[in-house]
Amino acid sequence: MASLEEQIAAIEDEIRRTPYNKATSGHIGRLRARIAFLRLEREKRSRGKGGGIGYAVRKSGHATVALVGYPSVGKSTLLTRLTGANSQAAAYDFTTVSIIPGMMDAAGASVQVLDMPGLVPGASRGRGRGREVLSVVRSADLVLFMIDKDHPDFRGLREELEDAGVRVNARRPRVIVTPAARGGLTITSTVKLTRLDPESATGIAREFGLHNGSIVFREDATAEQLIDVLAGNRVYLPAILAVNKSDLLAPADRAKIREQVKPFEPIFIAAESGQNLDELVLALVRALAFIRVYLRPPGGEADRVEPLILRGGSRIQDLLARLPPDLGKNFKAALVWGRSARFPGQTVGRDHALADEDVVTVLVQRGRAVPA
Ligand SMILES: Nc1nc2c(ncn2[C@@H]2O[C@H](COP(=O)(O)OP(=O)(O)OP(=O)(O)O)[C@@H](O)[C@H]2O)c(=O)[nH]1
Ligand SMILES: [Mg+2]
Repeated sequence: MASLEEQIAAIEDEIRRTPYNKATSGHIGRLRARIAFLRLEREKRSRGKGGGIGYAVRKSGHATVALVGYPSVGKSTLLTRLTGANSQAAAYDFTTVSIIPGMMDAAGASVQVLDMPGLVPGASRGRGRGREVLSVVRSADLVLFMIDKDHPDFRGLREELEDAGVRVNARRPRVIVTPAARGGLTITSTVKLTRLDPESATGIAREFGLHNGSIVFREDATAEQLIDVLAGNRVYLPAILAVNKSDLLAPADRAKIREQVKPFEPIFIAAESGQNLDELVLALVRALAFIRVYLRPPGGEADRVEPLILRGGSRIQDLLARLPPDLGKNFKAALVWGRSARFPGQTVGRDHALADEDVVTVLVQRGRAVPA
């Protein structure tokens, strides 16, 4: 029996050899699904073997940013500049061999930046330290891509992340999969499907062993998006792109890079001299979309001085995760004032999404109300 790696390579080869048209799209969709399924298997097996020693990084601060780029583009130079952490920089590849964390203040939020070994093509298949690096990226809150004039292959860099199940600047597809024990597979949609027909969707589901249950499309999803939902292990992260060593770039180089990296809007920096780092930090803060939430004890006044800083899109449950654990355990409801509330003092549950400058009172069981 061929190894998982060989099976994946063989199917990739078949996809390359098959011309894409209406008649073959269903078949190609199934092949892609099979690859996604085999990759899941590969991941399960490599987890069983342990490994990843030296790559466990404790997250710290309000958000974690992963620095992703090819060797020698200047990642360590940037980390040292932004955070003062000492990560060795040198004019040869693979200077950095483990993950080096640093902390910086960004508009009042504390942000952890992770410097990592450079990625190489094939990283997601385990080349270099690729797989370990990519597993750390998966746990970050934002990807900071870095390229330079000598390493402009941004598409290749993005593909390594794609293959590791990281989706950048995309949101989770609105496709709901509910397995059942029997009854066959029903496919319904609330919108017109123009990119994927029901037969192809059924074929893809089969590759994941889904024969009974329902798939509901709430958006006009592609085969790739359905595969992502079925695989279930995708992470969706915001990302920005910095082009380093811009001290070496002529205006024509900049224009060419801008064209190559679309739809990303690159930020040109020079990590060594510190040029344009303010703009980079602003972009980071914007992409992380921090919100401030003020806690208010029941019947008291809100603490307007020290907001809790959370990521945009955070829910009550994310707020609870930042408070003493017994509050989460004894949580009964929360009262919310501000932009996320339909009316002042609305009673909400754990799923309620918060907005910037909301005021929140947490109510716990047995009449105990906190924070005091
Ligand atoms: N001209 C110029 N050189 C830079 C700049 N930033 C970094 N460098 C140089 O680029 C080389 C590589 O820098 P590093 O920070 O070690 O790069 P890295 O991405 O961490 O490399 P690896 O750890 O090997 O993946 C060093 O010689 C730096 O001095 C810059 O803004 N301009
Ligand atoms: Mg380095």
